[in-house]
Amino acid sequence: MRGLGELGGGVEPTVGRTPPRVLTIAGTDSGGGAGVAADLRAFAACGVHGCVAVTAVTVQNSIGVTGVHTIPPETVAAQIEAVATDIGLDAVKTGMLATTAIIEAICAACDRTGIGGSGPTPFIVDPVAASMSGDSLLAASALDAYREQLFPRATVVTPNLDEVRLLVGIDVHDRDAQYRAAKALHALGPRYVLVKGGHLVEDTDVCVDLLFDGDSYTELAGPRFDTGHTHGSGDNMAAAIASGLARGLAVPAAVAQAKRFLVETVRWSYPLGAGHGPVSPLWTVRPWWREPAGE
Ligand code: PXL
Repeated sequence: MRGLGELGGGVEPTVGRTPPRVLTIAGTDSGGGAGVAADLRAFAACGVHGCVAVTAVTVQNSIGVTGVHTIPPETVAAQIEAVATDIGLDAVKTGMLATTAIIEAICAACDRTGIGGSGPTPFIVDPVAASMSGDSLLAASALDAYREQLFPRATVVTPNLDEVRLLVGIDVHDRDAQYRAAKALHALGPRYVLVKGGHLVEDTDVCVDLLFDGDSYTELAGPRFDTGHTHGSGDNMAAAIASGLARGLAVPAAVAQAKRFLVETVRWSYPLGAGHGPVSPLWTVRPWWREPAGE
């Protein structure tokens, strides 16, 4: 994390100084709710510069996904290397990765550029498998690539409960199973596991995410909002964790800060179209357009 020592976790952005740099490796959502659009909004709200390696273009609105066009694996790898070798990266996160071939290309590019594994750059893997509307964003055959290639390289993995079921076959309906899932996922090799509790509907008033480092468990509790507009919530969470790590925070502090961020993005979620609206970090924006121009 070159040159970031003095930034710590909380220094304001400074004119003329390069902010922390974070790369998202993810797909696009034409509805602007999830994927790359969500990541870049979250990065801006979290005070970091966002770079992008696109893996797939989805044809999508608030109702669902009607088309997916994947990017050639070598082009995904080339985007990562172009950014890492010039701009430099303080953290990297993944979103929709679509296929095994793309995952393999990403792992090779990460190994060449010091991202994840034994490299210096923190690597947050959000194992995106499906959209909120239930449309698949990952080939079923690519689950092995997550388990065997991405997870061992990851600093933090951030599955929701549907992804937990796909990855380790545990159906989480209570806290006890959430703990067992964290342990099973940690055995696949990541440094930290965050089992997100948003889909644990048995928790009627709270939403508890569980962080596990292989040794100790930390429960992060927040309110549960009665809203269907949570499109892009996982993307925002992982992007905020990556931003905190890029600012120099340790993983537990970055996750705790990201949870606070996410609670507000869900509080500020909004309807859009006829289906699921997005969570939103727009509450962080200062309304500069109301201020007098020309000064
Ligand atoms: O929120 C997960 C996600 C990530 N990336 C893309 C998506 C979605 C959910 O719909 O469309 C491109």
